[in-house]
Amino acid sequence: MSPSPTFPISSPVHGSGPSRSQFTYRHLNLLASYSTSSPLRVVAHIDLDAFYAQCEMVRLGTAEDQPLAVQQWNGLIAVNYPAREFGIGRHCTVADAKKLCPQLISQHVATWKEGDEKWAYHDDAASHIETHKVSLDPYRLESRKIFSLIKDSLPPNLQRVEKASIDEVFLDLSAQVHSILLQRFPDLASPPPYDDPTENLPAPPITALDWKADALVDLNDADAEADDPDWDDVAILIGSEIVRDIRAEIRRTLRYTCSAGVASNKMLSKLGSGHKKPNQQTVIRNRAVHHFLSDMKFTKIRNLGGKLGDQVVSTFNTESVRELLLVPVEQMKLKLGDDTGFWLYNTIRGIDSSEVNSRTQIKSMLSAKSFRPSINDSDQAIKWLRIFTADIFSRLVEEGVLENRRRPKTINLHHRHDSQTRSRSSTIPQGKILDEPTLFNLAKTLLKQIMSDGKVWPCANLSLSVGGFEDGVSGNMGIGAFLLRGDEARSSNLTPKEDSADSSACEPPGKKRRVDNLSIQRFFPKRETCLRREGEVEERDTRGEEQQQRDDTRGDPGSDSQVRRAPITDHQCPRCSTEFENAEALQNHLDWHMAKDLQDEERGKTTFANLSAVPRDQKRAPASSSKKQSRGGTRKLEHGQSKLKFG
Ligand code: DCP
Ligand code: MG
Repeated sequence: MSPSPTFPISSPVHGSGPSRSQFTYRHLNLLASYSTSSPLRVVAHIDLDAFYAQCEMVRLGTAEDQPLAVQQWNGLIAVNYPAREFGIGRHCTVADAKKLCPQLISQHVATWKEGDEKWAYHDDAASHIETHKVSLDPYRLESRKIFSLIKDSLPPNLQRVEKASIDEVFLDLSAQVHSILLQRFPDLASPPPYDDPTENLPAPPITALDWKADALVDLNDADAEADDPDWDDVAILIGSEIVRDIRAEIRRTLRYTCSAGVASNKMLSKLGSGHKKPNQQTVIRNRAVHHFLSDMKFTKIRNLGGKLGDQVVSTFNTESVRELLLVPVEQMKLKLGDDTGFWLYNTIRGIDSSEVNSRTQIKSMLSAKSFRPSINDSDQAIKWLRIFTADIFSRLVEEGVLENRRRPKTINLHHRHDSQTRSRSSTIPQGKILDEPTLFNLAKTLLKQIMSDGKVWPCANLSLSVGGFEDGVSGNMGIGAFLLRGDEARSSNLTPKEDSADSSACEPPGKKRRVDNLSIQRFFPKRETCLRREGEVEERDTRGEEQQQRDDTRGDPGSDSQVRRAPITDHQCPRCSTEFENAEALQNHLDWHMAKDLQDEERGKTTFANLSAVPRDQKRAPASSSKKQSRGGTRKLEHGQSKLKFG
């Protein structure tokens, strides 16, 4: 059922009699089945605070109030909250940050060093951008631990958890909340009067709810606060208790703080988690949605921060939700196309019926490097291919490739020379356990094929990816069974949604189809128009990479080869050429560029584009991890790191 284009039902409603809820038995039943059309739905979004910075704080054992930032080359990619109090943000260079806070610990991310066998924390990484490649493995490992803990905290048969990026998850708590509601209020389990599910529920036997330390979004109307709670308030309170317990467990067991939003859908819960940070949770009750959104700039809403948001601002000449609420749906459809107009109309009313998708299996893996200066021969390229294959293979091992639980079917190499991108793909031979030398040899073969196409040096970017993951077999099943399972897995990948009825009704239209030429897709520029800014670092927005790992690879490239200027995907960032597998990932990334530009403009700081001009000898504080490694000697393996063999 499509949601009606109004605000979600606000509780309580009068008129059904003083002892009846505005909600019906049907609404309650829908809650048990995760239906996106239940007005009692409860969705939470949990986002780690200053995630990479917290990973480093935990790893290094620093004091909680010690300002710390995570450095990538000469820029910062994560800043903890004590450091933010000094005005330090991602827009700062390391040198600027140190001026603001001399006691700042600026920890460089781990890197793979050209020719090395494993990633490590290198003291001198910042001055070796040409020979090092960033490794996000330390953060991926912590992310996995947190994700597992969240899943373990929830009842196995009543959980729906979607990993949205390296440090955020959505939880659809509806079924669990339903079960708790029935335990706490056994009357709700009685059949409806006259066996009619459209009968209203009895009103909750409570007149006030204890929100503990939650940040409650204010209501517009003081009277509304005085109204008794209805079941949607009770449901969201139960959801909030669940989230509070999860956050406490993450803190107790793994020492990380996170923030959360609890609301009736994904869009609102995500706005909630960012509303008050760090270490807080915000509840947006249905009755508060109108007030919460009306005061907001719509450009803060997911998918409206980038070009689409700009387009809406210039079309309707406002940034305010309050003013946009006055625009009729027909006018929005006329100006933006049917899909986008309808989506926008619903979104600013807090309506979002997108599902929490618990599919968490990785669909592709990418390892890439932009070269500055460019590399000039195959020996150099092969050294990088060795790192890429080691990087990818270590992730494959975690996916269970050695036990044949999951394995990729295709390998792709992209190569950029001037503005020309060449790519080659091949099928990974099946039938035997995939090992690293096989992967490395395949990558070298692809490079040879690309080199035979003509002038390929100097090369500015190489990226290796594997995709088309299939479930393998274990035990004594034969290869035939394995292939059959693979086909099944592939066909099931084509229809990942568990419930197609209304699952994507409120997703941005670009994610669904491309029939509408005024759809959200047109805001995403094609590769031909792409210009890379000098000195920008492709690896910087790591959320894109994480996203890319989770998403499906497109099509089955088989063993085709292409020399082209056309886009590798339709979702390449026009600013830094990072590629994304879907519109949403790209949009998030564009939002980040825009936010950074605004910050840069406002503060007149050095932009990342100018970072290459920052002298190499700009020193950062000695990394606190230095005691963990000896230069040139055998390095101790970092926690969670395994030594890799090379072919
Ligand atoms: N990240 C990055 N580049 C960006 C944005 C993020 O490398 N442009 C990385 C570093 C972050 C992590 O992703 O620690 C998570 O991103 P968030 O946007 O959630 O930011 P933080 O977790 O650092 O801070 P917050 O407390 O605001 O969530
Ligand atoms: Mg975060």
